[in-house]
Amino acid sequence: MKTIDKIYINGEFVKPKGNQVFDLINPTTNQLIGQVTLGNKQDAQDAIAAAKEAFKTFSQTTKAERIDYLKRLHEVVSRRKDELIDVMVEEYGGTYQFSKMSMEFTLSSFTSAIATLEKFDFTKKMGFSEVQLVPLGVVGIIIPWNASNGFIAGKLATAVAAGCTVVIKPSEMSALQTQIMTECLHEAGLPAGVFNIVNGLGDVVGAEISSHPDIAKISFTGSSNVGKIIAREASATLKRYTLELGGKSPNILLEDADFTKAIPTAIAAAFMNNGQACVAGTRLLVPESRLEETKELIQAMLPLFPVGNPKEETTAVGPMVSKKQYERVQNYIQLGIEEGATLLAGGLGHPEGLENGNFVKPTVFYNVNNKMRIAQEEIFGPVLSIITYKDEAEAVDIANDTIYGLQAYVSSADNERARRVASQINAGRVLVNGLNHDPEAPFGGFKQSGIGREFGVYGLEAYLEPKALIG
Ligand code: TXE
Repeated sequence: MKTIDKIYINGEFVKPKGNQVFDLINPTTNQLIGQVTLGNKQDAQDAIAAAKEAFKTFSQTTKAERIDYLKRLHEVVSRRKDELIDVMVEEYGGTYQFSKMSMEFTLSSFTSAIATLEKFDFTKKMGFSEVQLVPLGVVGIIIPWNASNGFIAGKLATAVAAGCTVVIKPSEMSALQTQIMTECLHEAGLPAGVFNIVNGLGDVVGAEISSHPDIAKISFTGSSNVGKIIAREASATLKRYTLELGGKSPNILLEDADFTKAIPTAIAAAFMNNGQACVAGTRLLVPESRLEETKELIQAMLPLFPVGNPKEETTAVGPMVSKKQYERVQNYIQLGIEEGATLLAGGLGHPEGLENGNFVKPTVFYNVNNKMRIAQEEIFGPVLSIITYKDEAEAVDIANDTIYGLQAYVSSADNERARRVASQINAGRVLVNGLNHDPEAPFGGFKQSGIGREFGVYGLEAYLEPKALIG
């Protein structure tokens, strides 16, 4: 049983002024594993004041100094990566396989920020002016539980690269990961006040950060609903914001694709992070003529993606983060049945022998129409919908017929053809023939998947303000 009773403000672990205690529950067993004391509005204000003060000097640091800090951050987080992986498994049921891969993404946030910074020019000549790109100020970082240490690393690395200071409000459900990350960041020796971390509830600490006049920008990852609330709050003082929100990613298999490769990739894309990923490929678009083959291949390959204890190295699908999330996914499976979709695999209830945790049966529906709610709404669980199309043009129309536009996937035997189709899809990232990752490529959504981009040059520019010196 772990007790977290400190938050981190101005370079020190301090007792929060808030006193509400939140229980941390292991989703594999539903047993209590820890308790975290939550901060309140005053704690958020103290953290913002510390970050505001630290900005005066941190904004003046050189690029070389900030590269040095990023190297140190990379080093200290690398040293504790095994501990972080264990905590991801315990705290939110991330599978060992996924947590290990996700940790590599976490570390690549620091190395890619260094690579971007090394190439980046903070002054440009335009006309007869000198345009300086200067750090925005104090950034409020509000993040969810589903890849919490990765979100802390990605957003903090960019802020440090830009010369901004931050106040981080993580999800209360990921307090154990947050604690280790905070210890790492403390050890890295960033100047006091450059980063501050306040555990707390969204409508208390989160709301204070998104409405506080001394916050220059919000960087948020989470649900589209909360993203819209934050945008409204932020607009009162014209804060900048980057919002990385939900998704309903299409995965188009063109009729010339090698389905023996594309189907396992499609299952992995749908069930990654137990289906709790904004980029999960939840709509599988296949030609009508290849539906039967698709069904057969999915049934044959599903056993390669076993559901079970996330600690086991072979487990591909772990539990839902909470009982609430389990219920939410069950409701969507019930809805799919009521809407007239047909179950190919999975269905309601717990998988056999896994009744104690928040485990969902990995579920695949066919006979899905893209207008159904299961094809339109983000379920955030291991539920895949197969949708058929007549020709390439219809596949593109279906892919784009969504309020979201975060990520998409396209497979074809002909890479050029896949890229041509990819160019017609309204999404911030399209993965062509595989689950490729590039930490320097921009990440973010079209439409209601968000505003702005993270990572690489676009990510860095979102923490900077252009300022022209004329004459
Ligand atoms: O996300 P929230 P939650 C979706 C997913 C999931 C649902 C709820 O469908 O089932 O959202 O998950 C803080 N002002 N996604 O509750 O509510 C909150 O405390 C300021 C998709 O985790 O969006 C947390 O720190 N902040 C998504 C963060 O916002 C507020 C990832 C995210 O919480 C706030 C996660 C407020 N009024 C969930 N209310 C993705 N696409 O990756 C809450 N927060």
